[in-house]
Amino acid sequence: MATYCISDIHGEYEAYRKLLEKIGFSDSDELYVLGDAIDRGPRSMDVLMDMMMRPNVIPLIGNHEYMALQCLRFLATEVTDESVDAVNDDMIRGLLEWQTVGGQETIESFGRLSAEDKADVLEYLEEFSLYEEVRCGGEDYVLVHAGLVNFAPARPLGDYTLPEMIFRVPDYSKVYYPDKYLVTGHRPTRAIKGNPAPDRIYRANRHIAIDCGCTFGGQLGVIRLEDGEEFYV
Ligand SMILES: [Mn+2]
Repeated sequence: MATYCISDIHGEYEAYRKLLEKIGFSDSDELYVLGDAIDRGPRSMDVLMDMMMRPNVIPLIGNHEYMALQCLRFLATEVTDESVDAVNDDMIRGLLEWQTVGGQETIESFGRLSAEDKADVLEYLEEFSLYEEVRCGGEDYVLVHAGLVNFAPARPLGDYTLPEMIFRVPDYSKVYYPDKYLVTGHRPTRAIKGNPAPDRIYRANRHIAIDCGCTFGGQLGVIRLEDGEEFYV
């Protein structure tokens, strides 16, 4: 059995499936998906439906799932006088904002699902964890989509709020936990200052940054925690 981490799939269903094939992903393995499985790319719902079918895929929430949840809940509601009255400026603003960061395809493919699948997808999105802690090969890992805002070494992970974990990247020049690795996505590694290997997994100062920018013409990368081996499509 092996433990893998991937992030920011962004609707790139084909790359995701190819990568699973490449690592020979099996029922005895585990795959942590560190958020932003959806938006920007062409097949967000296919990615989600595939993840949903696999009990050994453990999803974490990213800012894109967070935005999707706000809007899809509303879009799945039947149009009635009451639901129309419930539309407020915040909802409209959220929807427009989401569309500017790649939500449109997700909205369209969600719209094509049956009512039952819509309900399943919403229920699934609501289950995503905010963070995970994994012990693997004698090492400890903290997994979270973006960073840890207002970080304090002694602050329990359960104490961080959702916005503190999904919107802002960590300071990669700083060690957060001397005895743990912080695994994050959200910021394509090509955008990390001083990174000598853009679009590959970045490791420094007990950070492992795994968003290899597949939606921006980079790669989709996955890391196996047992031995640190990296795989790319
Ligand atoms: Mn993100």
